[in-house]
Amino acid sequence: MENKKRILSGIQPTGTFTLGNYIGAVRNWTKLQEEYDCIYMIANMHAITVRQDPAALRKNTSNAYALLLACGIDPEKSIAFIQSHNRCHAELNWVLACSTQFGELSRMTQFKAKSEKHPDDINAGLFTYPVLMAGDILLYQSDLVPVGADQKQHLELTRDIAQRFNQKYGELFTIPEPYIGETGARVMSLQDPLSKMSKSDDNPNACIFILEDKDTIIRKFRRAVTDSDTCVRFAEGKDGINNLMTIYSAITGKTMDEIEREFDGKGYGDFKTAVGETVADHLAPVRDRFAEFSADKAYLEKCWTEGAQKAESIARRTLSKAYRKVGLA
Ligand code: ATP
Ligand code: LTN
Repeated sequence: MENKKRILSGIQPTGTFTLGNYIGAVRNWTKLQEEYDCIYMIANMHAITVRQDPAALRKNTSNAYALLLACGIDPEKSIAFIQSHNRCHAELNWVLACSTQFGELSRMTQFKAKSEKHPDDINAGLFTYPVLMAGDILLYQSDLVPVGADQKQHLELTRDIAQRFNQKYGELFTIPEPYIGETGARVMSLQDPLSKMSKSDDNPNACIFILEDKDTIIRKFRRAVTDSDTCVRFAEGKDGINNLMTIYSAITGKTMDEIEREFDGKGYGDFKTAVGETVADHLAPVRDRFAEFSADKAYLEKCWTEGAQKAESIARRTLSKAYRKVGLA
């Protein structure tokens, strides 16, 4: 009877989640819980590809887990765990690295962007990061991977690695499909609407963090960079307004036409305030639940310990098969 498709996704504990993470990824994860067999992971091993303070990483990991629950991931329905608690990820990583080409990894745009951003620490982990991610997905024989648009290239590489392994050693891995939402798959920076909103942006006004208070959220939206037109409409070249309309649409479910009609005759100021208020009101319950979960360390520990046990029992089976196929066992 249990014939649900399997979903896996992950998020890095590199800081509190942004509105981009929420709209592009985590919010979709909560919706998928009813229909699919879902596994969600805090990708703390990915986080150390960029220099992290150890105590801060530990704290951010625990907070990110609490935030997942606050966003609506239910540990009774889904498996929610922390990547480093399941050693299978590190082990499969090596096997898959030996089926991945240098040239393929060199083409990853995230690697190029992150090495430009951290020119003094272009470490091998940053380069091989997509292999670790492929392992995360393949260990669970995942059918679908809900991510924002920026991860599509990594998903394609995962499929290539899986297909190559299956051809070389015999069928083992399920070939996963990306699951990218229609609205909000790429939420842009509020200060530079041509680049993606990212947790690690140096400009705090560029990002809405989902735990921020209402006044801060509204203030950031009011300061969002837009164009010199005055009319709220979705059009080419109006990247700032297009981004705000996308955010508003993702939260309210309204179409672009409906939004244009709603703000017909009103200026950008009114629109920005409305977007800010709507987003802040939508996120208020997440903030309240986060306060509750993060104050209950015993509950969090219980959830992530059980989550890791369940995750490992699935992953271990795939890893053992991979070792046998390759001749390591
Ligand atoms: P970092 O700044 O540390 O690279 P990030 O904000 O890009 O982090 P990740 O942990 O890499 O976040 O991503 C978690 C999920 O959020 C991924 O599925 C990713 O595609 C999605 N995501 C990240 N930023 C956005 C965005 N601006 N719009 C839509 N989805 C996003
Ligand atoms: N690489 C992703 C986070 C991530 C992930 C995964 C997403 C790690 N492992 C497995 C989907 C499936 C990122 O940086 N956004």
